[in-house]
Amino acid sequence: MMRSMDRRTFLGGLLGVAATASAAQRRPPNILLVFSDDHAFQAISAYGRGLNHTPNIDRIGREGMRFDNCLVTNSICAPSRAVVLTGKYSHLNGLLDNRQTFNGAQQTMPKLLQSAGYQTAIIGKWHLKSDPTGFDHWEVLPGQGNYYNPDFLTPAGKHRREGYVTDLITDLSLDWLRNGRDPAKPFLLMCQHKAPHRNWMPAPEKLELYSDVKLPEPPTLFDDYEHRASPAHQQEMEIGRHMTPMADLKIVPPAGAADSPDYQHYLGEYNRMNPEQKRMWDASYRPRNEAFVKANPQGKDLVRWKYQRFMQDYLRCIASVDDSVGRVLRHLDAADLAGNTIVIYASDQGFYLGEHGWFDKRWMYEESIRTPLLVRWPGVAAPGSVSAKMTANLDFPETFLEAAGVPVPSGMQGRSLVPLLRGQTPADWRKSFYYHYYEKAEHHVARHYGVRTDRYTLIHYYESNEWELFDRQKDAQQMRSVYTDAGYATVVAELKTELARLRKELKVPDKDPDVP
Ligand code: SGN
Ligand code: CA
Repeated sequence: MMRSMDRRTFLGGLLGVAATASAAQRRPPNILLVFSDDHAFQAISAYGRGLNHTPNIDRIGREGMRFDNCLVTNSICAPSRAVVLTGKYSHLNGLLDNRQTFNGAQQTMPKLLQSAGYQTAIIGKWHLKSDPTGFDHWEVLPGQGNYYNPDFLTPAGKHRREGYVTDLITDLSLDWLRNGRDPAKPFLLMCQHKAPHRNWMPAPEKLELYSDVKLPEPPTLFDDYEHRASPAHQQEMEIGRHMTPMADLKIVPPAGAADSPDYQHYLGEYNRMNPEQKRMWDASYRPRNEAFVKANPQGKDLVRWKYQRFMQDYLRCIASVDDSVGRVLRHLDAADLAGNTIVIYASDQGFYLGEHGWFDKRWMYEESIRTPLLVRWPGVAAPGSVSAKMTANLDFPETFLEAAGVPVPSGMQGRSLVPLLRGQTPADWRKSFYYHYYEKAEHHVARHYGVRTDRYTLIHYYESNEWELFDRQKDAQQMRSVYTDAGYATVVAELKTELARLRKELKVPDKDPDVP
């Protein structure tokens, strides 16, 4: 039998525990966004195309929710980042393409979290030209950044760090979590990788990964773009025709090309390396390049060889990103932060891994418009859950704000994913999604907008006034536009009505805003 004093202590202890638990529940969650650049969902094992193994990224989905239909509003780097900051489409946040400068004076999600008491930090790829605003701490790559011994920008200026970019961004993020963080405040940390962006330069210790592996080719590697409108014929993003021998494929130097812009690009990256990094790099590529020159593949065999070289390098870069995620997750465990931290893994857009013969992104077609999204939120998102609902990068800010208990300002155009994370689907969840791409520079992809539903993709190339319609239920690879098929006339009419409705609702101007 418990003596009264013991009982009081015991009850007091219990009350204390209860008080601590409810205080913990009331404390807004930390938000850790790991955002990579050009990471195709096809190259994450949780999404299962069988290309590679990403155990650490997969862990986020296994312990949380995997989103299978996360889309981007404008499939290119800087515009996607501006959407994630503002919750607004490009025509309203002002950043339509990679060449413009982000107006950092506007309202952003980090600013709103910061004024609600969050400590905010961004480390790694930024790409918005103006200095970051709304962050208590920032250390970012200038422009696209470099893979080896990259420069970083801080409020104090530019400095160079020795090492491989993915490892450095991870080290800096962990250092901030250990030493920069104010434990009295919840945090927003945006850990943003350069990898696996072009020109796909692997870390020294990953150079031999996949060397003996023949990676599976996509069935559409030799697409001839028949049954598509003219833009698909005019693009410049084919593995066969548009990858560069040196910077992209690391065949150095092919006879007679040593003073080309491609070689200068290659050298610019290579010459950042220290002697040991160069030694490891050369030891890996030289013998493989000699074998290539000897085999001298031609025609389709040459495309196949390029596909293998590209994919090996791309997946090697991802292996480092996956290691990084592992280090960060282990730190959250060790620091007892995992329980109250939302961990999000996503990329700025999708990427072609040889589908349609392509690399890069930009299109409204699936591999480009879809981006990976995995979210772990202990106690909220059921472990191993999957959502097939149409979600978007546009939804990230509202999700973070709702999770933090911060009111969502009017003007944001996405939706909070918190109900989906809780396993509920609001009856009025979006059934159609508006897409708009503007940049017509590198890779020569025509401007287009369109509407995507669970089954159809309707695209308008408005400068040449051409349309495409894909029935993805019958044509998952999007090889045949059925826009002019009589059987789809009603579908076309309905989708055009929906497209007009979305353009009005989202305040899309009839004429594109001027891009300098
Ligand atoms: C670079 C790449 C392009 C890529 C853009 C935009 N060329 O210019 O292939 O499409 O970035 O990418 S490179 O030869 O310089 O690597 S984005 O992800 O930043 O939008
Ligand atoms: Ca990108």
